[in-house]
Amino acid sequence: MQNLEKPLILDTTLREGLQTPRVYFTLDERITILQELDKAGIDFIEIGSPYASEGERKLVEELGRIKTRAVKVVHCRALESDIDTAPESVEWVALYLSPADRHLEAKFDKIEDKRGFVLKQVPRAISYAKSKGYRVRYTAEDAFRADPAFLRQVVVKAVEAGVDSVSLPDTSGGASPMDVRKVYGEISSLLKDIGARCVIEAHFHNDMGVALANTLEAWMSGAKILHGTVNALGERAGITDTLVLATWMKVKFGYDYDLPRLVKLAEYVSKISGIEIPPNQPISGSNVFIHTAGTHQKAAFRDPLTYQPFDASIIGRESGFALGPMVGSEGVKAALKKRGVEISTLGEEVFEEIRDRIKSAYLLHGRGASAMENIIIAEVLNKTGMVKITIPENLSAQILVDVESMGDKDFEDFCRELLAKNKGVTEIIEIWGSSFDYMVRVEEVPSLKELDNIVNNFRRVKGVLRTETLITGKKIK
Ligand code: HCA
Ligand code: CU
Repeated sequence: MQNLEKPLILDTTLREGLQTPRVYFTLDERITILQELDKAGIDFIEIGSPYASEGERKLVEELGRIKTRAVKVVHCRALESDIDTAPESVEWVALYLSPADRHLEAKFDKIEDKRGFVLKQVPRAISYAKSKGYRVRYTAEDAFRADPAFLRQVVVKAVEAGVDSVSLPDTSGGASPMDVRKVYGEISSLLKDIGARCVIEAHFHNDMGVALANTLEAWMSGAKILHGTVNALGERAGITDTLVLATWMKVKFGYDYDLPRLVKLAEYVSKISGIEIPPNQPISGSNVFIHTAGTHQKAAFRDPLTYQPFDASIIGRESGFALGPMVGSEGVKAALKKRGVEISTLGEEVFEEIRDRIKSAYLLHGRGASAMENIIIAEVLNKTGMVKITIPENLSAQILVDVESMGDKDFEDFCRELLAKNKGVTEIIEIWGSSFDYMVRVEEVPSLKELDNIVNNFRRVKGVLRTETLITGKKIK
């Protein structure tokens, strides 16, 4: 596996990525993406579909003018008129025409001999683009669902017309790594047999969740140029994530890309595309180097690699520890250190108390306890007398209550009694359209203990199924 030759990574955020529902990039944003990919060491960059409209053509032309080390590609249908929209400044044009009968049936109802048309049009378009001085990719759209014999025939025609590369995309996203090995293996041997100099490109959609695995398998089965997009953008479930692919290359095969730059680009594209990076997204997700369970924390505190495939610094990040319901003392120590607390002067029992109180807070308050972690830390540390942290003097909160049946007399009687006592609980309101039924407003209680008591009282009432507590902040006036 180690002997595989370095692949060339092609990023198509500016073409495939623009086919993500509701995503659009302005010229300035496109320039930033282009330049950052270039600086990160990405080898090929697809800069758009100039045939899509006159406006797009102009944008693509502007991008084409920008000097990059990376090779620029534009995407077109295999039509002479599309090729005419490609700017002179780009080196490559990619021409797509599907050899799959299903596509031909759905797209070309006026043409009788559809396969005959493909066999003629593909070499014609390639020759035309070559005559204009471009290097040319032929994209056999939905290659995996084409009749394999016909796919081979079309590829031979493309080679005869002088094509420089053939892309065998899994356009509809249903291929498995086994399918990839077969199709890429077959076309690789075919190209060898006919002495073709053209390379193979790999483009995989993620509808079934194996785009990256398919891309790696394609590389191992002879592909040279591997496609990805920033944040895996693209039609439907998107395609292989460029950052994840580049990380594989660096971590597993020693091929260099500027990964910290690609991480920053992922954040930038997330902002301008409006598509957030899920916290568990491989490599760029915010949870990816955070250790949570007590046993994990204990080991990862000494050696993060116990629970990570590689050191976070490779991508410019740091390992971290979550507090939360599964926290261990080591996680508490790490959290304190991060907050600038000198932990060597504190006894083990301090960390244990913080750990136990945080765990109980989650049991009692649900997810909302995350906002109480700092208060708990402060309360416990202040007690030691060694550290003094200011805590808000009064706490306000909302308790969401889920009851068996809304309007239940026992529950409402309990509420009235509580309100009459006038101790912290200021309002109880029915809420609709949520999985909770009531919102209890608690104002200015002096400590978390007091809040715990109020919540516990609610939990003991017959018919109360669950509660969740949210600490609230300032009122906007
Ligand atoms: C499409 C085209 C494509 C092309 C891939 C390529 C695909 O949007 O239909 O040129 O390699 O997935 O087939 O993105
Ligand atoms: Cu695609």
